Amino acid sequence: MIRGKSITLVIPAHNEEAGLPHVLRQVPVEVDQVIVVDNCSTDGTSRVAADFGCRVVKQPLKGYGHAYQAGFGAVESDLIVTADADGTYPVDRISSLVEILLKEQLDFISCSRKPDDHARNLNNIMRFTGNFVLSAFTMLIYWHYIRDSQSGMWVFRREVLDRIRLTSGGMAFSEELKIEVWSLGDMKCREVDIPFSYSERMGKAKINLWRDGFRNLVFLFAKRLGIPMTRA
Ligand SMILES: Nc1nc2c(ncn2[C@@H]2O[C@H](COP(=O)(O)OP(=O)(O)OP(=O)(O)O)[C@@H](O)[C@H]2O)c(=O)[nH]1
Ligand SMILES: [Mg+2]
Repeated sequence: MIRGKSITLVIPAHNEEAGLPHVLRQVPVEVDQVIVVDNCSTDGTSRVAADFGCRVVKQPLKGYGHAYQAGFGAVESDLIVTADADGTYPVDRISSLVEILLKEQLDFISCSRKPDDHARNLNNIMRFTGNFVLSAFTMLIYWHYIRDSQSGMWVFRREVLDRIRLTSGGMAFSEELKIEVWSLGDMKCREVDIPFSYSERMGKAKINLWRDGFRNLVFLFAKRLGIPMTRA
């Protein structure tokens, strides 16, 4: 709870028993509830989450978007914060991010990832390039400035969800959420830089860079044209 506002952290997790303990140990005391959405894990993800006192929501459908749709549906608090289960997002910064939201009377913060390591391997170069291309297309198609359209750390007021319609079941959920919030027209949004470490992901990556990158790009156009693409 910060300034009378209750806070829920929602974490999508598919086979993340390796990363979850690291993430959950860093959650600040101000966070009232942690919801771990376990979609189709075959490892100890649910057990680890329960051991840490998290609420476990089971999602029988695979996909990043499906995980968030189930998790958001279970939230009862005033504010929602999100992060991956792999240790890449600075969960220990949640309190200061919430302070920014409340102090500046914002509705929605999307965190923009600033790499705090300098691993110049091919995988990271592809990620940067992919993120850059997708953010550029997002700006062109939706005419809204954004540095990191693919970021998965957001801080926002729960009531925002009552006014938007989220359809993506996959990785495109991240860009769809931002686009939906902008499209309301009366939301106070901001991007806040966060330190981020691409090279320190714990556990196995679930994303497929080429497949998901391409789907996310197609999703941007399809959404603009009003074509439903729930699998992306
Ligand atoms: N890709 C993917 N992620 C899922 C799914 N279900 C839950 N997740 C979780 O969503 C989060 C994002 O997936 P990641 O594999 O970390 O994707 P990413 O952050 O774009 O890629 P990395 O840089 O490798 O971490 C993780 O916490 C996953 O466990 C799913 O079906 N697919
Ligand atoms: Mg990740």
